[in-house]
Amino acid sequence: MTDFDAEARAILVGNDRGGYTVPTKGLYPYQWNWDSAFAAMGFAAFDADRGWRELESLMAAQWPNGMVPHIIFHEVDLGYFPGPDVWGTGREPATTGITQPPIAASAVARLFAADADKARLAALYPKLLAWHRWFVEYRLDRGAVCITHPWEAGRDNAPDWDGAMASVDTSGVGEYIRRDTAHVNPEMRPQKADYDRYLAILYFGRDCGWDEVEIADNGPFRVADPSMTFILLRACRDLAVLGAELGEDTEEIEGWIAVLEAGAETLWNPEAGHYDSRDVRTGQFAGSLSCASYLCWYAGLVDDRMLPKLQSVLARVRYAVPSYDPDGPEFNALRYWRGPVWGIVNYLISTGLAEAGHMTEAARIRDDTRALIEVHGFYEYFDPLEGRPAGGAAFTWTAAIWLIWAGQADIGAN
Ligand code: 9WN
Repeated sequence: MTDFDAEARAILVGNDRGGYTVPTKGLYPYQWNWDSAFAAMGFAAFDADRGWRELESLMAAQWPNGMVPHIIFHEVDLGYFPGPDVWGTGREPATTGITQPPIAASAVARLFAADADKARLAALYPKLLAWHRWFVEYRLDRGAVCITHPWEAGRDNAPDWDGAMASVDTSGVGEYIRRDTAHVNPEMRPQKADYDRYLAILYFGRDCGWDEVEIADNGPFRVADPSMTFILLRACRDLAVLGAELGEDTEEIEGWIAVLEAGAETLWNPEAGHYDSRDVRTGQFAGSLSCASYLCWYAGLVDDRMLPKLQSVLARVRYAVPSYDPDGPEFNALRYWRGPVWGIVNYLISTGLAEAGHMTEAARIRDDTRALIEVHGFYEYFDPLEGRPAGGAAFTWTAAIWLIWAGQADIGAN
């Protein structure tokens, strides 16, 4: 075990709040959905039981309709805004009313490979199935997965949403006090215009009682998104394998996979020549080459159309993979999802590339991620041009991907 491995383990243990993990101290004091899935995989590298517990606590917050919320507010902390009172979902424990990328089934697959506990798998399986069914029932547009709020994609202020966000009416938002900019440099965070819209969309959901049909019909924001589509596609493939392990009939899941594969094709922007987000309200592509575009291999698609674009981006940055095209008009090396490198996305992209046999690109992305962490520490994200660390420190998911991938010798061992 290296010193970095030891530090990564210590970060996970230090961010453990007793059965669930916070992403980082201060800035994010609650349990986040996809963060927890990465945390579980990280824990499983040295404590399988703690890995299972992370996912069990996440899935325990599932709503009756199958949705698994994006944040679980276990203990109120005034250092985060918007907190449980703003969301007003009436759930116990309190949660937000939106979801996040469904990494959980893929995390369970990894846990089960490390610790084949069939009883624990059998308890989680129907919950994962219900969550995926919820996506298929409420969130598909031409087979692609839609987000109803930028926070759902986990790529909050990506340029992908700029067009759709521009038409969100913020006149009813009023005054509020952000907390995030008290924890980290405001230059590294979304701007006030973004937060006004985040809140306007939130208020619409709250005011209709988080009614998915009303949100689908009249919500202020609905975008079909490659990251959610590719991640759900991968999660369904992993879930089908888990179902077979339990002797379940997986025909329903196989049907979803076919629908999502067709949906993924609707996100191919022929003019720009890459996978792209599509505003469901207007039918317009965003024209945004983002890190989500490279998740096609992770989704298991046999499709190398993105390879030249990826190679071109790799040649233009010191540290891969920038969350947005470094030569794009909206590029900003430090501002959150408008340029910086995110270790978890790198893990997903590189895993897919390695599985598809693109070892050179997979290794480059892994090596860059490792170098960023070794030189700067376990930060939330990094500048792709100079490597400057950004956001929160001692970050759970950065520690997790170190333990399962970035700090490991074997690139194909994911
Ligand atoms: C809102 C916790 C989360 C991640 C998201 C990331 C950021 C939250 C915020 O932090 O979003 O959900 O307040 O900025 O964008 O991907 O899950 O790490």
